[in-house]
Amino acid sequence: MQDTKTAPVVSTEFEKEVYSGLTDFPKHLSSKYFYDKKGDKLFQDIMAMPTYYLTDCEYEILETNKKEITELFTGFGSFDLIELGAGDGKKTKILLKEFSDKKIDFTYVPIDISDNALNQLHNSIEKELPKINIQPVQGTYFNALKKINNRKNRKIILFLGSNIGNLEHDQAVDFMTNIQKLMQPNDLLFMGFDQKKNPQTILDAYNDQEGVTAAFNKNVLARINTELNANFDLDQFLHWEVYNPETGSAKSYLVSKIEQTVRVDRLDLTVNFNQWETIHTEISQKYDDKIITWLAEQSGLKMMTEYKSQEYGYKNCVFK
Ligand code: AVJ
Repeated sequence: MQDTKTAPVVSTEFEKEVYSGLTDFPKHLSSKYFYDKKGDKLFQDIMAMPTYYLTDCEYEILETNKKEITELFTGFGSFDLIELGAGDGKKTKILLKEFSDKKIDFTYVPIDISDNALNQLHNSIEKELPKINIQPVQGTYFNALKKINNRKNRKIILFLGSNIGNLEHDQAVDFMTNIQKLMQPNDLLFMGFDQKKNPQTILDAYNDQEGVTAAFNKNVLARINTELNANFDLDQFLHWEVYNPETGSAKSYLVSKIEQTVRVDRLDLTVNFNQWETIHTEISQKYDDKIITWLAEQSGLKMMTEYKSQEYGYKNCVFK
């Protein structure tokens, strides 16, 4: 008799990645799946916490240097301001407001994986800065890059918040190389890099006492539960952060507190966890000048200028 058991229909990117991540050893899940409606809100809460210094640093840099940045961006007339991973656009609004006040001719093209975040951003810009021409695009960085490719205007590409830190160095080089290939001679890339610093400061930023970061990390499991019909017990996993001051990589894990079995119905998958087995969920890379120079060199980008925060180590670099 024929085996009538049908193979699970593994179709979406999310399903494929969850399947491969949970059947791999050691297990892993991608941090890009933190960001659904609940995850967006949790990340906003993280950005509002004093321990998460990155947001304050970049805010300060943009506020302090907005005049000079405006001059740098507007030297060649009208442009598209393309923001990769725009989120709630809170920091970008400093620049948007400045451009709007100065009646600068540009189109804001925020790109984000989260539809929800983009809609909120769109609404808030229409309300707060109604004169701005905005064209949001939903998608992953990879799809976003393809979409940028269609645009003929001069491009200023923003990649803020040290979002680059979610990529391993080789992925970061690939990504920056792809951006470089899309850039015309007058285009600019404006990027935020969180720098190496006192390891304790970094651990505190990713390990808040209120447990917001823990909830953010566990949100990937919550999403798998609702979207893929699974039964992860979030209380049976521990949020764990490690920082290696030598390599500069901060890594987040979910650690299984007990031996347990989890069922992911949508994938027809049973996942076994040994006690203290890990799921690696996120890398938040910290940089030193040597690594930034190396990344730029590898990607064929030339550093034009940089802006540093006063207190904590954080900088924005401008490449062409
Ligand atoms: C949005 C990727 C820059 O890695 O610092 C915050 C996300 N993760 N707390 C980061 C995050 C845990 C954040 N990025």
